[in-house]
Amino acid sequence: SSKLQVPEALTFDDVLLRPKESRVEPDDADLTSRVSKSVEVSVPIISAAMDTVTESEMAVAMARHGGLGVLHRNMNVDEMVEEIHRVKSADDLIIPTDSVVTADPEMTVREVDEMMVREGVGGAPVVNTRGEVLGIISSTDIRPHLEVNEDDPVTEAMTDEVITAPEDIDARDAFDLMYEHKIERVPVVDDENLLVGLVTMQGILQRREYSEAVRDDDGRLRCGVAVGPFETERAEAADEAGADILFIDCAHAHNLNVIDGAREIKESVDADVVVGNIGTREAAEDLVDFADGIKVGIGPGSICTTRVVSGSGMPQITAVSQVADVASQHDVPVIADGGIRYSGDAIKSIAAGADAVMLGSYFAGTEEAPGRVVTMNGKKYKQYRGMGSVGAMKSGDGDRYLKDEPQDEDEYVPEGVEAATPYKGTLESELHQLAGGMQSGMGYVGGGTIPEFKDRSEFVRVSAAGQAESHAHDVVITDEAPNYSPA
Ligand code: RVP
Repeated sequence: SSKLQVPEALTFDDVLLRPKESRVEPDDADLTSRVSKSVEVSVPIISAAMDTVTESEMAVAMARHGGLGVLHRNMNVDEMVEEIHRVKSADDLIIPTDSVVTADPEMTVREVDEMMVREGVGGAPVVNTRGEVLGIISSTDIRPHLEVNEDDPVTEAMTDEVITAPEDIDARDAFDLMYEHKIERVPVVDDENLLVGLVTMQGILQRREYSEAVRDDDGRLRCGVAVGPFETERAEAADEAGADILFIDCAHAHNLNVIDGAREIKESVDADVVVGNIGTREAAEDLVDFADGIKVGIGPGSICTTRVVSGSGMPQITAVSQVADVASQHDVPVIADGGIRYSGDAIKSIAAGADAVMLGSYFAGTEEAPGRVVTMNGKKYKQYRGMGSVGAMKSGDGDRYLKDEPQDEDEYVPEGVEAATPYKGTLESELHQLAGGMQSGMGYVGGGTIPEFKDRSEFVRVSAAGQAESHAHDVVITDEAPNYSPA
């Protein structure tokens, strides 16, 4: 029957990049790309909107290292707004007053000392109840060898000739001022000498360290946020709070109700709107006229059981390439979401037509991911669960999977599992391996930038025997590689 004359669809392990003549040194390969129409990134890597992957800590780290984090939506709107603010303000030059540790002039030297140790700061402005800056105290002012008594009021030990900065100070001037006076922190005051914030040398140096960081026009870190297709209120609040991209978060965005909802959201916000997930050419055609980005992936995720539960899905390399064929003609960036286990999978996704990749499990084991570290058989793991798992659905709303909240636990029809992934250390080292492996791929193909690489790359089809040959084989691994573990 014609129903059984079916097209073939391929995924990561079915293909390899064909090596080509090249002058591209991997270290020089430029990973700059776009994740949506107006957001450029230094490395085309995004952390998934999952409650065991991306909260503000992960989003801050991702943006500082050149990628992007997408905050999950298993939290209420107020919490989400707070999380967005945390990311957007993480690298602020001026720490606002309500986050500055200040000393009260009535406190004793001992009290201030204890407070600074407790708060982990090396100094504090001394501020009266009106908010005036009377002086500044630092831990070097209260070392025991100095002639101060622990029971003296702090006003005896503080420096009262305070160097302050105006509200419009920039990083360069603040640095020069601190350098000139050999000081570590400068209170920022308004016309009436009332404290409005603090600039620290540590903050400035830290900012300089992140030369790849992805920032908005005001120098704030970029941040993505997941919203449901019908959550107009959440979308507007996220937009208001400064989110750079809203990710309409749905397991099947070719559902026409979902597309209506996404369009409505697009019309009411300034932020870019990325819509997903989809896996076919026709779905892309229905999105390209309004979406600022399209996310691809029906069932490839490591914790995802959609294909098994629903019998539906699309192997990821074919899905990405079909969507990219359409999206590229409309200049809409494509994100390949799910199923990436190795850096090779990530760069294959780009070769298939994606502009960026999104990963969950790869990052869930890092320090910056939310969730508990658990120990099993003496090894450390972190919790990692699908957003369509029973656990995640219970603590949020299940509309990613277009289902109503059931009364009873056993009425859930999950499309994801709750799992654990090996604990891995910092995001920075994981990202370094991922980006480095992608650059190697660009070297083998001879594409020095993402657009050149996309143009130049070609696939070959791999047999089962070829696949076995790709992996480490016929040996016993004696030392773990930082970027490989056997399938
Ligand atoms: P992976 O990187 O393979 O762990 O996949 C992560 C992706 O899996 C997410 O970005 C999301 O698209 C998808 N996901 C999240 N939850 C579920 C589920 O419960 N089925 N799937």
